[in-house]
Amino acid sequence: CPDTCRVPRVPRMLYPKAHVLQPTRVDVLLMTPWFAPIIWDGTYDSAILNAQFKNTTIGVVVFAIKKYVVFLKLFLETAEKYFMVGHRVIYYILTDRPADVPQIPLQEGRRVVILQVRNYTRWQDVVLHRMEMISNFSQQRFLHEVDYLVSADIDMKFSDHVGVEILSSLFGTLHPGFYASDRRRFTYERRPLSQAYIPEDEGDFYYAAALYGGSVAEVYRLATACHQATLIDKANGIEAVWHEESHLNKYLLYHKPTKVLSPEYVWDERMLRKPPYLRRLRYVAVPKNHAQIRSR
Ligand code: 2GW
Ligand code: MN
Repeated sequence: CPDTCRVPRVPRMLYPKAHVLQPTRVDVLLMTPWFAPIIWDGTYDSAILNAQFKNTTIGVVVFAIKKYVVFLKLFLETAEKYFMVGHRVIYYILTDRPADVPQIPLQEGRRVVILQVRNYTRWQDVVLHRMEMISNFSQQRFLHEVDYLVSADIDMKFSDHVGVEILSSLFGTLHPGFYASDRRRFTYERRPLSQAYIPEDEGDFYYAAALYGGSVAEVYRLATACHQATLIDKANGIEAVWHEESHLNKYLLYHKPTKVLSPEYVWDERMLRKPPYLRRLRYVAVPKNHAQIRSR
């Protein structure tokens, strides 16, 4: 865990030097006010980062419950092409239908682990209980098996490089629908009765639950806290407006992420027009027939 434990040693490398008076990007914010880098194309050198993160194992947690198993094939195929290429990866597939997990040829050092989980009748419970399952499996296995965890929606595909530049103790992604919005427009939970409540005069960003992660220890803390919050909400007869995304946003407001990913890392080409400062679309929504895929 290069950025959490100690400064990694790198070998002799040849690369263009950075110019202090010639910033590589002047069109977007590169740093949060608490000095966490915001990751955009043109801001990092993969050769240096790959050397720093040599011998890192990355765990990917995806849920494929009920009909969502149909998304596994494209997700895995595109991840093999673009996600953490050259690094050790374990895909943790949490599913109620292990027999429906497709066999995809994997590059060396990469494997699939299928974890059977229960399904819930209500889809809201399917998405909410992801936090409980991530918390439980973190203690059971992730802590002993990988250095970093990346939690990802499954109804997405990789369409460009996503590498170790995203890794940090705790990272979140700017939601593609809200990165330019005023905080009052963020779809945070606004009812004070909910544990996910964020008042109108607070908030840094609106983070997407479709991609977040960090060291296993930090993701474990996040998932446990979000799960506890949903239990309290349930006891109070309230469910946060955007489910675990609301709780994630509350958590990241008071536990500032150490890296923030630009909307390059979560995009929806059907919903949004690509602005010129978005040079790459790395992880994009797969169009889905909501009525068909979400029915039982
Ligand atoms: C979800 C909603 C309605 C019906 C079914 C499901 C469902 C979700 C399911 O039947 N099976 C399943 O495995 N899932 C998992 O939950 C799957 O991994 C999926 O990617 C994830 C989130 O559901 P999704 O992708 O349909 O929701 P989105 O694309 O609207 O995503 C945002 O909002 C969600 C909460 O409402 C989550 O916060 C999600 O992380 C957000 O990106
Ligand atoms: Mn999704």
